[in-house]
Amino acid sequence: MNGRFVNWNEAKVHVLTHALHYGTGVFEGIRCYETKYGSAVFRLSDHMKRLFNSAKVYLIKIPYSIDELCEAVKETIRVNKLKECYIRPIAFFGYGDMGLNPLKNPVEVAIACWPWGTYLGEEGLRKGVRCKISSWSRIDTRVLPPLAKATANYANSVLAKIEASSCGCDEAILLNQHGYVSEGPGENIFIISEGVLITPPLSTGALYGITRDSVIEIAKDLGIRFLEKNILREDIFMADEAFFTGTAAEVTPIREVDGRIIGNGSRGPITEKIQKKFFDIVRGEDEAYKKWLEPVYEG
Ligand code: PPE
Repeated sequence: MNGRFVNWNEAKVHVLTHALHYGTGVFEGIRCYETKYGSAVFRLSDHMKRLFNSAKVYLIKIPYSIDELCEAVKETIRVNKLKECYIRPIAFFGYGDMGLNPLKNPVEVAIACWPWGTYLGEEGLRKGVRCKISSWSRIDTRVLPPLAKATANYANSVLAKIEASSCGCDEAILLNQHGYVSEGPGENIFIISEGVLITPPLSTGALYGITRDSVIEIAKDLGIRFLEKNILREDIFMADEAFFTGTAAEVTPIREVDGRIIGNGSRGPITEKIQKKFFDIVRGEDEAYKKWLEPVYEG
């Protein structure tokens, strides 16, 4: 935290922290996996680049380099002696002046890591999750910049998540203000129709997901046709398969949306192929993708 290690229970901020009141923080979610080469962080540098891009949008000047923060992530895993974990770097406007302009406030930077199992449950990974189309629209770029992974955006995600959960569903799917499918509250979304893999463009308000990007590359490799195009909610209802991607969610099949069974009502065959390849890659079982694994314990 701000350049030094602090004990979990002492990782505190002032109650008048700017980001707590006004959502002026940017963050990342990253996973470290145990691989046959030892623990490795999946696409660490790409996540850090995205953090710096998000910070740029909010004029948050991070007082470290990308390389320094990548090294700090690995060191945080090492001091905690973790083999597999989730990693949460965050940069935010701290305690200083109250009022909306944060530019004179100090920028605080912290990295936390902890073991985090499956995001939508083990059964979700195997059989798929049940979703609700949210009554909340995905934030629009004229309201809040969706490409910046800012804490403020997650008020939108939290409302959608609470609504889906209180309706007895596992996850929400958000449409944008034009009615096109955007993404989940913490995941990108894909459908498979007639053998073609389809995901909405980022212009729908979806985050530039690193798992999304990985899955697009995996599909190319597996010879699966891929299209980035606008989809409607009924395209999901009529799809043969659907799934979410995300660092936390990994590759999670979608088996039901608003009471409509998707495809065979379980994990579809193409989803399974992509999911298997993804888990092989993150676990270091696929030589061709070693470039995405950044080792934590060298030597
Ligand atoms: N969209 C949103 C809104 C999102 O939050 C995430 C990640 C993604 C897409 C997928 O991006 P990527 O992880 O780069 O593939 N959501 C993070 C936070 C989840 C949370 O509950 O906290 C994550 O998965 O780490």
